[in-house]
Amino acid sequence: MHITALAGGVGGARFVRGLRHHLDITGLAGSTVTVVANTGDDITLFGLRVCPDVDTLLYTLGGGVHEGQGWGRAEESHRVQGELAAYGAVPQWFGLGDLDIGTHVVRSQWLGQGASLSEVTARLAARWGLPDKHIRLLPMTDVPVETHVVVDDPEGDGQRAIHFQEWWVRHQAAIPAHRFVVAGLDRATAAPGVLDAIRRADVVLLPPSNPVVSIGIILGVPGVRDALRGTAAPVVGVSPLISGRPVRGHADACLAAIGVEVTAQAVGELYEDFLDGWLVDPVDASTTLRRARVEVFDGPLLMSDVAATARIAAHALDLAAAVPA
Ligand code: FO1
Repeated sequence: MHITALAGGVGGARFVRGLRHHLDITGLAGSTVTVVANTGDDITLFGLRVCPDVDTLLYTLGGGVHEGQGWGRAEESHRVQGELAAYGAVPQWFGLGDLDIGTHVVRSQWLGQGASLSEVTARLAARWGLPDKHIRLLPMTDVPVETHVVVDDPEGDGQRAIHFQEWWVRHQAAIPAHRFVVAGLDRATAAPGVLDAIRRADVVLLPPSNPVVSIGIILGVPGVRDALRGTAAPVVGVSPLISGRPVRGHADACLAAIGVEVTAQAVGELYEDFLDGWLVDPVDASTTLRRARVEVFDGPLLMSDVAATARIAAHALDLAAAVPA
């Protein structure tokens, strides 16, 4: 079976890890999983290209992620960051671990030598053993794009755009976002293999990633939404909200910024032009109309560990199988 998943950072990575576990323990080990990763979070720091969602997927699926944080490396140290601070290098609000910097250095070197982001990502994925796990990791586009957030200008009475990471990390999404602007997205083309991975999949899954700044950005890549509408594959999503709240991260602040209600129903409606199934937590069953083919998960929709996530992924696949062809 060929499964394609659109994924952002922590939630998407954890879901794909559970999906892969489910496939491996149920005789579907030969199934392939193609992950289309959000690159709108990418940022250049200290001359290095950092791709947070791609790296979160690499580390989580490759077994090197800092499990408590959900991003960055396990057994990390921050000696380089300390030196940067000693030199007064800015910014200091984005935590860069020594091992993580290794990824950014080699990615920046290969990009500088003319390799595409897809090619670089494939090399990084090979080191993390993803091909042996039948996982293909594709950036959504090879064109550099960066999500920015329009906020009130503290120094004046106007507005200004700050990089998504500054809003997300430095401000913890606590200053109101007026809107999101993705620099470069209008010039972006889907990376090689992305549209085919959607069109030719047996199943397309939307993990419980941030619907605005992760999934929403991938949907903004020209051609992606049309491919989702046109694919013969059932498209099934998993709600990122439980009882009106994100399990982690700031999806509530993001939804508020675009004027969308912070409910499982409202998020499902964001996808309803291509969605065939929508898996929600039991607490949201009563408030989720049957517009998108809604299924209530038979337990908490909480990815508390790999086994729990595998059960959620299994249910999403069952929902996909039940979608009339
Ligand atoms: N998130 C934080 O809250 N604080 C950080 O200092 C931080 C550093 C960081 C470094 C590398 C990386 O790949 C991710 C990092 N993240 C950090 C998470 C990141 O901001 C988010 O995972 C995504 O960009 C949003 O999904």
